[in-house]
Amino acid sequence: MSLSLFDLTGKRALVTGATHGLGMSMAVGLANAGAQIIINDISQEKLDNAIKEYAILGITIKGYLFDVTDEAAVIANVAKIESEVGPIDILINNAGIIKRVAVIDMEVSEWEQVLKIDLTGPFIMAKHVGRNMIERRAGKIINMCSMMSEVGRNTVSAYAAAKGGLKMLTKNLATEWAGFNIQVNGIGPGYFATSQTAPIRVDGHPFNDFIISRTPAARWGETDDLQGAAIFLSSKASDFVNGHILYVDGGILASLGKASNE
Ligand code: NAP
Ligand code: GCO
Repeated sequence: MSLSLFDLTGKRALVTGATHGLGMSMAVGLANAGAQIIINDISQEKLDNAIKEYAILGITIKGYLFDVTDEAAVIANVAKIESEVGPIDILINNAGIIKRVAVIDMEVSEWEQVLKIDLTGPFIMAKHVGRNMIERRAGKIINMCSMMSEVGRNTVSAYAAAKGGLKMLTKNLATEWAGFNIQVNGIGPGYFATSQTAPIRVDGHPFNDFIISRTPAARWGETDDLQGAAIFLSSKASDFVNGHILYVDGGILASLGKASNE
C-alpha cells in the first residue's frame, strides 16, 4: 500500500474554528501531510494568536474572520479565500458550541443558538464551498459530529439534536454530491480534552470519573488522536468513502461498559 494515498501536498484545507482545540490539531495533522491550511474564527485576537502558534509549529496559515452562521459573510469569505489562496479542496466543518442545560430549563434562544452554529453553520459552509467543488468535480467535506450523534445524556439535548442532524446532513450531502466526486463524511469524537470539555473534566468531577470508567481505553481523547481520521477522510485513501461517520472514541460506543469490580 502506498503512503502517497494519504499525501495532501498541493491541497488547500479550510478548517473552521481552528484557532485551538480539535480544529487546530486536525489542521496541524493535515499540514504535516502536505496541505495548505486556512482557518476561520469569530475572534480577530484568537486568529492573530493562532497564526503565531501555528508558526511556532513551522506551519504558515491564513486566517479569516467570519461567522459560519452568517451566509453573506460565508459567501464573501469563500470567494476571498478562493481568490487569495486558491480553490478549497478540503472543508472541515469543525466550529461548534455546546450549552449544558436541562430541557426544562433551556430557553428557546439557547436551543436555537446551538442548532444555528452546530447544524445550520455546516449547512451554509457546505452549500457555498460545495458549489465550487461541484464545478471542479472534486472535493472532501468532513463534518464534526459527536458520539452525541448516536446517544444522549442529561443536559445536552440541543447539542445532541444538532449533532444527530449533522450526521444525517452528512449522509444527505454524500448522496447528493458523490456523483460529482465529492466525498462527504463525518468524524465522531468521543470525549476529548479541550476547552469545550474542561468544565466536566476537572479531577474529582463525577463526570470525569464516569468517562474514564465508561471508555474501554480508560482515558480522555487527546486532540492528536483525531489527526489520522482527518488525514484519511481528506485524502485519496477515502475516495470511495461516502456518508460515513468515523467514530474516534476509545471504544465507548462499542461497549456497554463494565461493572466496577471487573
Ligand atoms: P472548542 O474548543 O469550543 O472550539 C470550537 C471553535 O469553534 C472555537 O474556535 C470557536 O471560536 C469556534 N466557533 C464557535 N462558534 C463559531 C462561529 N459561529 N463561527 C466560527 N467559529 C465559531 O471545541 P472543541 O472541543 O475543539 O470541538 C471542536 C468541534 O468538535 C466542535 O464542533 C465540537 O462540537 C466537536 N466535538 C468535540 C468533542 C470534545 O470532546 N471536545 C467531542 C465531539 C465533538 P471562539 O473560541 O472564538 O468562540
Ligand atoms: C458533554 C461533552 C460532549 C462532548 C462530545 C462527546 O457535555 O457531554 O461536551 O458533548 O463534547 O460531543 O462526543
